[in-house]
Amino acid sequence: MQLLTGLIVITAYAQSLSASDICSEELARLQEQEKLLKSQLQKQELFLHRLQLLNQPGNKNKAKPDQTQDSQYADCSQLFTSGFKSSGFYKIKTMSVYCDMSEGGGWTVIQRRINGTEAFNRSWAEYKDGFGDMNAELGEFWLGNDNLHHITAQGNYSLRINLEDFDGNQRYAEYKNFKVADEKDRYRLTFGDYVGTAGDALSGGHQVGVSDWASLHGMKFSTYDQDNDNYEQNCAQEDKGGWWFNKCHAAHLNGVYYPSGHYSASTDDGIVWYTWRGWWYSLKTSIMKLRPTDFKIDPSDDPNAVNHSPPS
Ligand SMILES: [Ca+2]
Repeated sequence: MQLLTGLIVITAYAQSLSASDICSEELARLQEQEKLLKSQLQKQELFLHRLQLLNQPGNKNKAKPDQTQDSQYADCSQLFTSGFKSSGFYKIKTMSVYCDMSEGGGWTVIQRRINGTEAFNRSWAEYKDGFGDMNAELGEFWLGNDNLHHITAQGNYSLRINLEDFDGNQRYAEYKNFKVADEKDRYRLTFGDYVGTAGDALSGGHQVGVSDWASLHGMKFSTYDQDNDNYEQNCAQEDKGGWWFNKCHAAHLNGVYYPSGHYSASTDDGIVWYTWRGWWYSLKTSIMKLRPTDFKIDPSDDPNAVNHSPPS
């Protein structure tokens, strides 16, 4: 409140002075002060909003964003740069998101599978809006295809996929220029170059002849109730989850959660990343998250940076 009052007083004072009354130096100083107060006010409002959300009972099982208050932050990377360094639930633009501030910080999490508590064989409408529990530390969720479109339409984003098997091994895959089109274009997926340790299952480029039917590049989203794939049947129905299927896939992270890895089924319907564990192994953990491709990692936040502190 004090900040807000200060901001109003300074703004009113600056407006009341004509150019002749005030030297440009004083004006610049006031404008600078106004900018600072505005930014402090925004931070306090956001902090307050987070506290309110945390204190709200019955806030679980709701990945659907709270639209009552907008934030000026475009994504979690802007929050991170503005000083919010703890992972958790934040407000960006018109949606609420889980921000992962590890691995260099600034990641907007779009999917989390860790224990099988949420069903991912959901309808078109549910994938459109998002579902699951984004608030809890161990919650599983899908951020929502409309939200994916809104975030990725803002610029160039990298997608990072963190995977873990039931033996505790971890791999990752990162793709530049990850974009999701709007609903009119059936949330069509596009992505760029791959780097990582899990293999490039998204493009199916790992094997000659596979990418024709396994590449998810340019594929539309499908659900059991809306078939937009290239297969004569419905991949989403067979593989029991909404995804960007081709005919059908070499990567499907919204599949059935099998509690022990190896599985047998009539189709490859597990949480599959073919280039790492094949079609008949369903992964324990899948986390998908976005960050602007040109995000600059602060050396002090870089987990790979050399520790220069003197030995004790
Ligand atoms: Ca089909």
